[in-house]
Amino acid sequence: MNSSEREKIKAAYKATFTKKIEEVSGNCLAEASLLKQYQALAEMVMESITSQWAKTNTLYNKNESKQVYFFSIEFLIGRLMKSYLSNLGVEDLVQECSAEMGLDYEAILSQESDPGLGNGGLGRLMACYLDSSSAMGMPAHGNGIRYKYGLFEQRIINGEQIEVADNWLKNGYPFEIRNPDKSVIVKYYGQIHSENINGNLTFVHENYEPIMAVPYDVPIKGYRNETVNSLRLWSAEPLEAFDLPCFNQGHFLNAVRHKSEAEAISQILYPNDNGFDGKLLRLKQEYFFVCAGIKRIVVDFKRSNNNSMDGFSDKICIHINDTHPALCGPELMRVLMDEEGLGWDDSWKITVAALSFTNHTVLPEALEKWPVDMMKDLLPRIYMIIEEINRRFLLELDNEFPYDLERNHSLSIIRDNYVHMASLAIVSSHSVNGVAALHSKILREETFNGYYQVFPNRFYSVTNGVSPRRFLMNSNPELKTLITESIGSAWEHNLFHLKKLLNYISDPVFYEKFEDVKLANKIRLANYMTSHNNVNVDPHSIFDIQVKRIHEYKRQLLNALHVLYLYNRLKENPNLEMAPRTFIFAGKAAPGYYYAKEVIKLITAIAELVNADPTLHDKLKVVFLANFNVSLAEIIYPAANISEQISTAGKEASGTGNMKFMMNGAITLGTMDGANIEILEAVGPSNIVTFGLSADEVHHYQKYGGYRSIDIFEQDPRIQQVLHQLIDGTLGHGLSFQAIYDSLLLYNDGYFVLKDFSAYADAQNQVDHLFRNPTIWTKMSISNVANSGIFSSDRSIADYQREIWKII
Ligand code: B1N
Repeated sequence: MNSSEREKIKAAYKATFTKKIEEVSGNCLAEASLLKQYQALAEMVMESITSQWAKTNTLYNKNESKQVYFFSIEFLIGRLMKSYLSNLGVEDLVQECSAEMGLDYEAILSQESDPGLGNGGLGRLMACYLDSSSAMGMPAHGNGIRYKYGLFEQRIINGEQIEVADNWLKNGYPFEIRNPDKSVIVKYYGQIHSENINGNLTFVHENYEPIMAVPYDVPIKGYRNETVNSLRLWSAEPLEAFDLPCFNQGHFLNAVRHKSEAEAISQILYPNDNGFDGKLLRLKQEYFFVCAGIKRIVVDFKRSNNNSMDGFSDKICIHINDTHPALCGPELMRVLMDEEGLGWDDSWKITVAALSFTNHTVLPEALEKWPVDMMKDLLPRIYMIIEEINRRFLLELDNEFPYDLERNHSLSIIRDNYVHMASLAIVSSHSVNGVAALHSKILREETFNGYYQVFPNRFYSVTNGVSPRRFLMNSNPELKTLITESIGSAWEHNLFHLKKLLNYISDPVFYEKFEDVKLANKIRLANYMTSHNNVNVDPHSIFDIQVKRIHEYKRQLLNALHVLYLYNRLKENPNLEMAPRTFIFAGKAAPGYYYAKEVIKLITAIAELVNADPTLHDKLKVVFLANFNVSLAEIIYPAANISEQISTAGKEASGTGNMKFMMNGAITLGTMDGANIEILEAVGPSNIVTFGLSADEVHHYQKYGGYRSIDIFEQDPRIQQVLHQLIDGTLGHGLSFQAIYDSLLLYNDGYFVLKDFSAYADAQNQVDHLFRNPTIWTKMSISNVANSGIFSSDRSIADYQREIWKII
């Protein structure tokens, strides 16, 4: 495009934007608020996407290519405006025009609320997978719930987490289209009876409670291509807003109660990450989006397939993201048999061929099991089908392993009066996969070993990945520019090309620019910390960052105890030689997770102690950033020097923050857990710092005992001092962290914090030495970026296509 053409386009953009402002606000541009400016821009974006969206849908409706549907109870999409602009290839233009019109581009973008429709990695993974599918021109869609309130907003008040409702829809949401014409009725409760209709046994559901599922579709625009896939989020509504007979009798409150009970289903996201709390409303949610989603898929498929279900599983993949949508199995069976009139065997073949299942955790407390009575009462027909799936599965087992009662019991989907959702998902899918090599191995050898023996060919592994567009190009534009200047732009479409950066690893010019980019990103984060936490930090200090949900197994406690130890060392020897450090934490705790909330309190107490102490000469700073979400993450990752990935080995299925840090040049300080192991393989041992027990060692201690935390305590004066400080008032008058203290000593340190402490402290020492040699450090950092190609979610999607969905 020559410059006069560009000027024309810019003039047209400015005119359209000005007109749009009038349309959305009734004001002229000079008087329009930032919110109206954002809304005007959002409308323009939607207008340029929707025709491509319609074209993509028309193409898909021909049923020529296989469609993938991700069923997930969470989609943590984050803000979308920047992605849309960049994917459309108009971001520079909009930025330039905004500046010329005297508008604040970044401020306009920050008007967008950050949809918190997920807790952490599991929901964010789905968003990355949608982003990658569209970027690769692959037909894949999301199917989930449009929660009215997303994950709570976290405030820190007096050092403690306070939860505030996340009303993300309060100003409306411009990137969704409500499609009431595609609503589905979901049936709960009631009774099932069988009738003989024309010689066929037919099941009739009576006295059920109907709820309307209304879809809202969000376009997922591919990067610089023509593909626009859909994220379909279902909202629950009453069939009629008022229960009229009730209303007429004057019982107004009862009449509206009906409405709010229906709406309750999509009201709120359960705030547990890696946890299961077994609430009835959650089971309603799970069936809600499964039932609505499956129905739409079947209706759309038949419409373009001469009203027939033939070839369904050749054209449709239903991907179950963890067990929350595991009712997809029995629900698809129900639709095929009760609504489409197929027999059991045909229905079962289709179901198993269509379904695939990804497991995301081995933590026993997160594995879903629903009481039989609850399931039977709420979903009577579904429960019947689960019983029959189980009966037939156990029969097959009995054939293969006669009289093996123990095996039969332990693999039964229904056992000890619970429906075990992972068992249901495995039995009704053709593939089961873990999310990193180690995790998949643990699934095969431990968690699902019984099923692995029965279905050895059903088990796969696909290592997670993250969107390089969101987590590198859009959140670290300075690095993006530097990379493209150096190696050209091919990497934007194939992240493996980042390897070419290795040619620059000893180039002092590149080197300096690379360091400048990191420093600029650190200054940006430092400014954020000044304004949000009122703490000034040295941007030249090591930014050592742990951001993720607060959980015992993720061991923020190990990090915090080490900070306290470092503080003690500095107090003892103020001249201690060390690179100045800024320890940065962020993450939410589940509101009901007492222990995790205590850890937040501990970190903020340590921050108070450390940041106020002038004798440390600014060598040590500690910051807890409130309300970690996707938008904050985008500021944090580019600014990191150290990526803390210190989970107890064997517990973190994969981790994805580790990949986002690496892509931005942070050095991983990690245990041999999850995808950290694959990061080590990708960068080589000299570009990562690892420490601690292996998963095998942890497993061994857990199975056979032999670890006594008190022994470590008694041998290690550093630990004695730090643990005493938890309860002796050092951390604030009247502040005592007795529960944490007890967990480590009285309850024998279930996550091996004390066991790994010494190795962690050594590893931290190593980090200090490495950082004090800038040449080595920058080389390590460049190597991390250069070798991060494998952690693109484009690679993960390619793996799923090839291995799981068998799309060539
Ligand atoms: O899924 C991520 C992994 O990278 C993480 O290692 C893993 O911890 C995370 C119940 C979960 N596993 N399980 C959950 C979330 C919500 C919930 O209600 C479980 N999250 C993970 C992506 O694979």
